[in-house]
Amino acid sequence: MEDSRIALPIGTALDRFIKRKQDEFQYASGELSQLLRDIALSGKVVNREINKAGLINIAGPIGTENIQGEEQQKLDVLANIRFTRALTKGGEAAALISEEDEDVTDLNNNGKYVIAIDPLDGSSNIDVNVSIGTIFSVYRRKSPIGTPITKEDVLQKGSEQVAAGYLLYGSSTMLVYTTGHGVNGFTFEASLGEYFLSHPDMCIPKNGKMYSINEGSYNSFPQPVKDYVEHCKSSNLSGRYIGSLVADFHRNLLKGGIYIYPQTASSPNGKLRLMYECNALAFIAEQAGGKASTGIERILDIEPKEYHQRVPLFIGSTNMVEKAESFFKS
Ligand code: AHM
Ligand code: MG
Repeated sequence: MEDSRIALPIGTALDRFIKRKQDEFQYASGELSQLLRDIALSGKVVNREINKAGLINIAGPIGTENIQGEEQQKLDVLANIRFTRALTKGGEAAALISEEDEDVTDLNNNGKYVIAIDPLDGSSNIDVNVSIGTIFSVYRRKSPIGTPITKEDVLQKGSEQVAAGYLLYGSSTMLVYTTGHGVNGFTFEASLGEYFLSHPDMCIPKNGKMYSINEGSYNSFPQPVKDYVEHCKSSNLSGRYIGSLVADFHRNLLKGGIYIYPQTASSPNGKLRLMYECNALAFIAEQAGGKASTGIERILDIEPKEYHQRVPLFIGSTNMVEKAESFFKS
């Protein structure tokens, strides 16, 4: 069947794009659109703060640890405050869980949505001017509007996401998101203070020439992962590992490739968090024609048990992820 959706041209402003997309859905109330605008706006504020990090005293550790015992950076905490504040003011979100907070933050009982967010991913790169990102997932709450948020509202499978995206603070700042109808990328034009459509209908190549994994931990990888890494080497693939998930994922999305964070001795369940990092990127990967799994199981099918749950992640070009999975089967 022919797709009746209107393709919007490169250069379309984000606000206009969101409005036009909303008009395509007869019963859309506009709340999800407003939520996306709130996130995009907070992204501008965080972007501004990251850009001046070297000039004022906001880079570096703050002297505290998050719930997972990881050192918090000043910008981690600042980004968390910015996103929480914008979502509180917006009113569309009932609650938020964040990599930086121990528990759920209640926002507005009358809100329809629940947000999971990693406000600033790749924190160890903040001080050294390497790309970092924000990752977010949006779920529709299950309990009736106006009642207190329940654990079931928050602990939903990735397949229940209604939207997901990331902001990449890199050589240019980008917002990439999906509402389940393909993936679109917007570049932030700082002098105009606006995001413009730069990457319409993003599709990840089925194969790629790059693999991204922290090979320093090779000795503690499970045997199937070691086998896959050897396969990549013997296939003359290039190793590319920034150590900033959003940046590694974004490059692979554009050029084709696989990103892997497996189980290791220091992270027996993998390092990355299902609710804050893996689900959002898995939704985007699938919407772009790619794949995401734990090596064994589809990421979006995992029933979450706790907010800060970690899982191994294999994500990117379909053929590469399937090849990696084949080593677990054999
Ligand atoms: P963070 O959320 O604490 O920043 O950790 C996630 C980051 C990813 O961006 C990155 O891919 C990975 O951790 C790098 O970890 P490692 O240094 O162990 O390779
Ligand atoms: Mg993170």
